[in-house]
Amino acid sequence: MSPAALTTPPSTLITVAPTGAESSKVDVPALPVTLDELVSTARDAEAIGAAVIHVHIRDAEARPTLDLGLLQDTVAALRETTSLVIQLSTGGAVTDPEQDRLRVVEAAPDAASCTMGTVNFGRDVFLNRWDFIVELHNRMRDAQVVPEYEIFDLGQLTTLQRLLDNHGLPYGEHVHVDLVMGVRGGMPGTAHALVAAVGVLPPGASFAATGVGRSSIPVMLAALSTGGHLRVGMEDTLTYSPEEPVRDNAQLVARAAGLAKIAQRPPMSIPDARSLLGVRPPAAVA
Ligand code: KMH
Ligand code: ZN
Repeated sequence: MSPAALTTPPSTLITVAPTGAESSKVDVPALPVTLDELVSTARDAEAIGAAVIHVHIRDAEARPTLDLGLLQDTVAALRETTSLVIQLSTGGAVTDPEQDRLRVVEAAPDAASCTMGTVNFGRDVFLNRWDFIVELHNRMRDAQVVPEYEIFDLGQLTTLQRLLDNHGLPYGEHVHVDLVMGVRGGMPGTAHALVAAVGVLPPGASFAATGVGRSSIPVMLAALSTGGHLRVGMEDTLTYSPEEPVRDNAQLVARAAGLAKIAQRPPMSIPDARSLLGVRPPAAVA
């Protein structure tokens, strides 16, 4: 085969998920929970190769919150200090009411998560009823917010296809999925499970993958070798290697960027990420 026949492999979209809703600051002192800590984390992640930030915020006592005013302040601060695509979590914590989760889109992020079904979440239940999913999908389109469809188990991809068939494409008209693997109650964080999920993605969809805990590295390697993108961060991973706690989010982003370079799929630029996902150009954002 001549070199000209080879196609250039796509670059890798790296999302940093720095905080989540499950870990406490007391247990994990390096977790960014204040706005200053979040902004500093975002700037570091951007410098190392992240293009998207998946945001959960905390209140003054470092408890998870979906307070709309705080979310608006967070979006404003991240826009001022970084060029990252700002993706707010609508999953929140397992205890958050549906109405609060729906209102997240009113904080005017570029993007937001949208989970495709209910899943056991350790000893808890992460509830995502069909009617809630439809309402969130529609509100996001009305608000010009790009969804990242979060998939915790294989059947949730069937739900995604049904959503698209019955309610149409999202804002931006591109479907982007994040496979969240290795949650206790969801699909395992293995290469075999990832390949099965990739086989039933909606046509034309792009995907990222996240391996929770010890599944972080196998999922990253499987995603890179199947053309997928990466999400990493302390929302999902608190141990860098057996017995070694994660130092900070930058350490995880650096590892992802390094593996992406080794795979000859270097980190995607932020303009390319905006174009792939179909988010509004920065100038169009109020
Ligand atoms: N914290 C989990 C219950 C999302 O951000 O949309 C849900 C979650 C998914 O993290
Ligand atoms: Zn999340």
